[in-house]
Amino acid sequence: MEVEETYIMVKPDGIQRGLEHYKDLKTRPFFPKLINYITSGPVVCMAWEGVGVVASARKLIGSTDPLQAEPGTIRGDLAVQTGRNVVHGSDSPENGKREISNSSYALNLLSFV
Ligand code: YYY
Ligand code: MG
Repeated sequence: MEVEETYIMVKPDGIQRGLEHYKDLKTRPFFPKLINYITSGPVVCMAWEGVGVVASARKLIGSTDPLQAEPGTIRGDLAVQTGRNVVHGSDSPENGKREISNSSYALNLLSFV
């Protein structure tokens, strides 16, 4: 088989459907800014499965406010402000399932089981 090149693009509906993702925060004052930001460009998303993986992923990510996030966490090392805190991680197993099923992308579970 020949070596080929393929062009992959996340199309507008793929980004727009991200609106469903933060519906639990709809009444919060920062919601409009959050939606502007989260729909401003493409994202890279993954679905992880494993025992206690919701909590362990949150630990790796760090606190919402980068100033509170521990050094060694993604937000602690790489983020500067709450509204630009680099990564998302589901906050509960229920929200994890909902967010994965709302995703516009076909996600294979990356399994740690
Ligand atoms: O789960 P996590 O991302 O750590 O925080 P959430 O309270 O779910 O808020 C989601 C998202 O909203 C947060 O990552 C940044 C943004 N945000 C904000 O811009 N200002 C706040 N005061 C709180 C959250
Ligand atoms: Mg959250």
